[in-house]
Amino acid sequence: MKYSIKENGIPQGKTEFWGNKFCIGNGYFGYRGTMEEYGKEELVSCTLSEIYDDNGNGWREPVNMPNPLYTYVSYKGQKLSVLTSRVDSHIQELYLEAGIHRRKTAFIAEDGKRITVEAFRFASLDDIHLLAMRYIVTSDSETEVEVHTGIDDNIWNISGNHFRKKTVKQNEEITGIVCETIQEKVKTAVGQMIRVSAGAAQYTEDQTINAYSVHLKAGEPFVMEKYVSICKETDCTDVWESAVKCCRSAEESGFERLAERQRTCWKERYENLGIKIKGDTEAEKAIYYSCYLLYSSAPFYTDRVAIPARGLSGQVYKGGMFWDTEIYMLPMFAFCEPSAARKLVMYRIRNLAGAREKAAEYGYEGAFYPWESQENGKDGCTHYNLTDIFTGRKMRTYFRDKQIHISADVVYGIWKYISITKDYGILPDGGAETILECARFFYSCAYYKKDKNRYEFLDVTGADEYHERVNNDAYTNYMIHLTMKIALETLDYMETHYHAQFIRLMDALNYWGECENIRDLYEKIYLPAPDSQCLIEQYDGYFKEEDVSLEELYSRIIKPNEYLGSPCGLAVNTQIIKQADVILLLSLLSGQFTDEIKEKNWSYYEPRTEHGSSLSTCIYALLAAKNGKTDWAYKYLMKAARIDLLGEYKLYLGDLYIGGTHPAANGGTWMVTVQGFGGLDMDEDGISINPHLPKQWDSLEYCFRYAGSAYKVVIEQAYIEISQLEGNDELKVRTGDQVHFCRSGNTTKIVYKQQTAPGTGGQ
Ligand code: IFM
Repeated sequence: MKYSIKENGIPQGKTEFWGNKFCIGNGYFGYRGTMEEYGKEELVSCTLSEIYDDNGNGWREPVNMPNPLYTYVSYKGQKLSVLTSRVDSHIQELYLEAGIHRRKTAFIAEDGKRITVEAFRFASLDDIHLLAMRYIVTSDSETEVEVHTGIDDNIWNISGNHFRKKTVKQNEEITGIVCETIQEKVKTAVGQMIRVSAGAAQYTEDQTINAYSVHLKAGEPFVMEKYVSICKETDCTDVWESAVKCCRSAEESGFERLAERQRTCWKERYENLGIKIKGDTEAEKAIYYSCYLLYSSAPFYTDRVAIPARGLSGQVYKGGMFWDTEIYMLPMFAFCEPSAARKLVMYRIRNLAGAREKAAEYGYEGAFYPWESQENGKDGCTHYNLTDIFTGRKMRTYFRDKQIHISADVVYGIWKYISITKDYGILPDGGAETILECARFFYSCAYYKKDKNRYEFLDVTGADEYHERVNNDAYTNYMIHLTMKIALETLDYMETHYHAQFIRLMDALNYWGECENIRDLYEKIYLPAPDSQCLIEQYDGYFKEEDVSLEELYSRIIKPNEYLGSPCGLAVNTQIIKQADVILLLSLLSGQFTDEIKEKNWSYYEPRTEHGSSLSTCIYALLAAKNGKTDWAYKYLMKAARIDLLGEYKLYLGDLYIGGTHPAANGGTWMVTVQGFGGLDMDEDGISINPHLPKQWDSLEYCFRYAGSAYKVVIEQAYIEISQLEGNDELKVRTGDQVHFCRSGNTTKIVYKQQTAPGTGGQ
C-alpha cells in the first residue's frame, strides 16, 4: 500500500482544513498538519490524549502542549512563511504507508534568491513519546540564512491557558518545558534535542528557542533533525527524566532508522486490515486514509481513554468520547485489533463509577454513561451546549440528560467485542457489572404504561439530535431491549461459568431482586413495529410532523450556521432529521428485520435526512450495501471515506465550532467496506459472509480476526475464498443458505450469487 495525500498551492484560507487533513498522531498525542513557521493563529496544536483541564472558563478540554516543532528560516531579517512571503511552489503531503508528513516550499526572496524548505515529521508508533522532524534548507545560490527552532510556548487553546506552572528545563543539550495543569496539577513535559549539519553557528534566542547562522552553498542542504519527546505523569513517574531518555535514545537511533521502524509499524497495522480493492484505486486510497486517521487517534497504549469525537486533531467537543466509539469505531478494532478493542471496552468498564454518579444525579439507579466522557469518566457535556446566534442566549440542549441510549450503546460495545473475540473473561473483569448496572438504569427510568401493559421510554433524545425530548424513540427502545437481552444472558453466563464471582457480584450489587425487573422490561418493552407500509416511526408522532423537503427547509434559513434543532430550530417540527436513527437501528440489528422493511425505511428516511452529522452517511451506506443497493451505498461510502479529504463537513453548530477529523466516519467507512460490501457479520456460532460488491470493484480482499484466529477473505464477482492465516480453529461460515467450514491451512471456496435489490441500483 503506497498512497499519499497531497495538496499543492498556497494554504491561504485553508490552514484550518489542511491542519485537520494532514494530522499525524499515535494515540498518545496528535499534531495538526500545520507548517513549522505557524503560530497559534493558524491553530497549531500538539494535543495530548488523556490529559484534560478545567481552567475555570467553564470548559474542560484536552491540553495542548507548547509547540515543539516551531521552526522558520529568516533571510535578511525577514521570516519566511508560506502565508506571507513570496512563494514559487508549495506542497504538503502525507505518506499513509508510514504516517509521515512532508512539506516542501520554494520561497523567492526579494533579491530573487530561491530558498527551499523541506520538512518531514512523524509521531512515532514505536515509541509513543517521540515526535521526530527533519528540516532541510537549500538555496540556489550561495547565501546566509538563519534557522530558528524551538518550543513555542504561545499556544492555541479554545478555552485559554491550561498550565498553572511552566518550568524551563535543560539537561546538557536537551531543552524542554515541564508544565503543570491548573485543575489537577498533572505534570507533562516536552523536550527537544537538535542535531544540525556541521558548520552552523548556534546562538540561543531565548530559553527554548535556538537560532543558527547558516552559510548555504548553492544546492547544498542544511539539515536539522529534531527529536522531540512528550511525556505525561500518567505513564511516566518523572516526566522530565523520561523526556530526556526518549530524546537521547531517538538521537542515537537517528532519523533514518526511526523512520524505517515507523514504516514497519504502520505496515503491520495495514496488514491487519488487509483491504485490497481491484478496479478502484480512488476508493481504496480514501478507505486507507480513513483508517489511517482512525489509527492515529487510537490509544493502543492504555485503557484510560478511548477515542475522542475529533480524534487528536484539537480540543473540539472538549475531547469528549461519545457513543461514536462503541457504535462506529469499535467494530474495526474488534475485528482487526482485538487487544486495542479490549482497551476501548475497558475504558468504559473502568469508568462505571462516573456513570453511577450521573444516574444518581438525575434520580436514577444503575449506570448512566456520560454523553461526552472524559478521562475521569465524568460528563464533559453541559446542559447549555450551544448559543442562539440570533439572540446570543445560551440554549438548553438535551444531549447530556436525555440521550439515555448511551448506556445501551456501551452494553452493545461490550457484547460486540465478546461476540467477535470470544473474550468472555472481560465479564468477570467488570464487564458483567457494567452490563447489569446499565440494565438497572433502564429499568429505573422506564415508564410502565398500565393500560397497555408495556414499558415506554418518555422524554428522550434519540440518535437524531434535531428532535429532542421525544417519546419512544425507536433506536433507543430497541437498543434498550437488546441491553436487557444481553443482561439476561450475562446473568446466565456468569452463573454457569464464574459461579463464585457471580454470587459475589449479585450480593455486592444487591441484584437478586433486580433479575425479575430485567426480564419484565425485556418482555414488555414497547418496540415500535413497522406499520402497514413497513415503516417504523422514529418516535411517537414523527409521521405527523410537517413533511418538507430539505430544499424547502434550507430556503427558510435566515442566517448561516443557524442551528436547525431544538428548541426552535427549523427542523424541530418537521420530518427532517439530522442523522441516521431508524436506519442505524436497522443496520445494527439487521437480522431482526426483513429486507423489505430495510428497503422501505431506507427509501423513506433517506430524503428526509440532512446528514448534518458525520455519523450519518456511513450508516446509510452500510444498510444500502447490506441490502444490495450498491450504487447508493457506493455514493455514501465515498462521502464518508472522503469527509476529511474534501473537508465536506459542518464547521459550526450555531456558534459552536466543531471542525476537526471525524473518527466515527472513519470507523463507519471500514464498516461499509468490510461489513457492507464485504458482507462480514457474526452468526450464531460462526460468521456469515454475504457480499454485495459495487460495480466499480472487480474484487475485494480483507482480513479479520475471530475468536483468536486470523482470516483472509477474497471476494470475486462469483465466488468467495476464505483462508485461515493464524490459529487452528474450525470456522463456520454461512453464505446465504450454504454452510461451509474453514480449516487451518485450507482455503475454502464458496460460489455465491450476489443478491440485488431490484430497481434500486443493485448490479
Ligand atoms: O455523537 C455525535 C452525535 O451523534 C452528533 N453530534 C456529534 C457527536 C460527536 O460526534
